Amino acid sequence: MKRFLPLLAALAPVPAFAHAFLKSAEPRVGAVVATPPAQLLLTYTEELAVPFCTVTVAGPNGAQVQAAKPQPVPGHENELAVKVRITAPGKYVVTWHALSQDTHKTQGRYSFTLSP
Ligand SMILES: [Cu+2]
Repeated sequence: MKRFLPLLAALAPVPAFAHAFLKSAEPRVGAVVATPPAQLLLTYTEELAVPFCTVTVAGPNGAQVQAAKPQPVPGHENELAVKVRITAPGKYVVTWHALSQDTHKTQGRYSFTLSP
């Protein structure tokens, strides 16, 4: 398959399959959770260059939540973990910027709700 890549790249300069998009998250995208998560786990469709990935979290009042630098998850190169300090009930918006190991940048956002 590798020898076909130059041809594919020529036909489609931005092949969607080669980018790191969010595949799933914990807490799940759109979830309503009863317990404040101590960390967010984001799983992507591609392997990540975690040192170049950022995740920010906005709380119910729009203020930024304390979120640590994304950490790699040993043995899972398509995942990153972010320790967060979440206490107040309400909706949380997670904004992520990812750099995949093929050096492509992607970004997105999702939310979950804390409802104890
Ligand atoms: Cu890519």
